[in-house]
Amino acid sequence: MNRENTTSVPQSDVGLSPSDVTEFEAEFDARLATDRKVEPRDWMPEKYRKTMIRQIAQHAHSEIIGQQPEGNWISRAPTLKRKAILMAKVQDEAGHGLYLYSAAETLGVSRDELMDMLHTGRQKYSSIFNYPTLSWADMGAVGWLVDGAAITNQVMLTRTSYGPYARAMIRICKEESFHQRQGYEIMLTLCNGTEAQQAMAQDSLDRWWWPSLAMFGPPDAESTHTAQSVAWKIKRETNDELRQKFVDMTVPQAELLGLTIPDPDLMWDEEAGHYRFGQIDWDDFWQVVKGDGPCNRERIAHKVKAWDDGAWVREAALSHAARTAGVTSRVSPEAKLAGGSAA
Ligand code: FAQ
Repeated sequence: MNRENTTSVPQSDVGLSPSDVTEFEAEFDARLATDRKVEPRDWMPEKYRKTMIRQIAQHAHSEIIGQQPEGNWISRAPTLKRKAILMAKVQDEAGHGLYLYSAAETLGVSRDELMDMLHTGRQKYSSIFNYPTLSWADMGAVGWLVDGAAITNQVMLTRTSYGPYARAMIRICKEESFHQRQGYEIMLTLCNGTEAQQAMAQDSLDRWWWPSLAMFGPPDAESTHTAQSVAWKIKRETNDELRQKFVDMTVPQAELLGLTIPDPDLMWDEEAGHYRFGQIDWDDFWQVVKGDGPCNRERIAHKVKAWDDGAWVREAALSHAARTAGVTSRVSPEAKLAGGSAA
């Protein structure tokens, strides 16, 4: 059996004999057992490849769509400094989307296919970005809670088994950590402000708390992919474990702000060393995931419009690249060194 993969696309079990698959599978399992990363040119089970494409694409789409709720406030930021910070944050999210699309492409799917799947609803993005940002305090709550939830989930992904995804997450986590702090700092400023500003911060927490908890995905008992993804070391912690970690971390932060978490069942369980919290509205979550949240249609329509409006840029870039490639091939190395142009 030839183990060397000389193509640029990943190996999978498509087209291999059953005995080859068994041997490759044993190697793949050994790789996971010894915590070595799976790299694009390594053999991987077709289901692993599909799961990775699904998760990385969903993650990338979330970063891209996630620019919209905050982009909404760039022109209305209260000071020039806040505006500059918010613009930089939104640009960071675009960058995260691009690293992640590149990571997904190493699995043999093209950027155009990924865009098409997002635009036609065949791939998802995070439920959280289907809620509206109604006040400036929402910029604080999104940074504090949404980036806070994102980073809780993403720190474990720096140890995920697929190499390109794990490496992308290292830089993304550093940036998300800054985002979380800038959000918390907005909340802190409002909470140290007037009564009206404090009320604005509380209202924002009231609206973002539950959707942020739901963002971690369905309870483990109802999660379609968790068991297999944990076995493949894609997920290093489960949805419920991460949600609990987030609650334990965030409740004291809310106390420091003087804000009340909108959950009458929230209580500290001394014996367990964790906060106990109330029921998440899973009907609302599934409604949003299935496309029927407050902003789903608006978010996708805006994204499709931006994609269509940008068609001329993509065409111009491709045409320029083709022309430059032609020019380069006609210029001799000597002429290039002498600063010459094409004949
Ligand atoms: N929204 O079996 P599981 C950010 C779906 S980045 C929508 O538990 P899994 C940065 C799931 O796809 C935020 N759908 O799934 C930022 C599956 O559907 P399927 C994004 C959800 O994959 C901040 C079904 O439910 N982060 O915020 C959601 O094992 C501020 C069953 O669920 C990532 O994507 C949801 N919340 O675990 C940007 C991190 N949850 O395929 C701008 C990477 C679940 O069966 C501003 N992703 N579903 O039809 C992950 O870690 C995982 O994919 C989970 C879900 C944990 C999200």
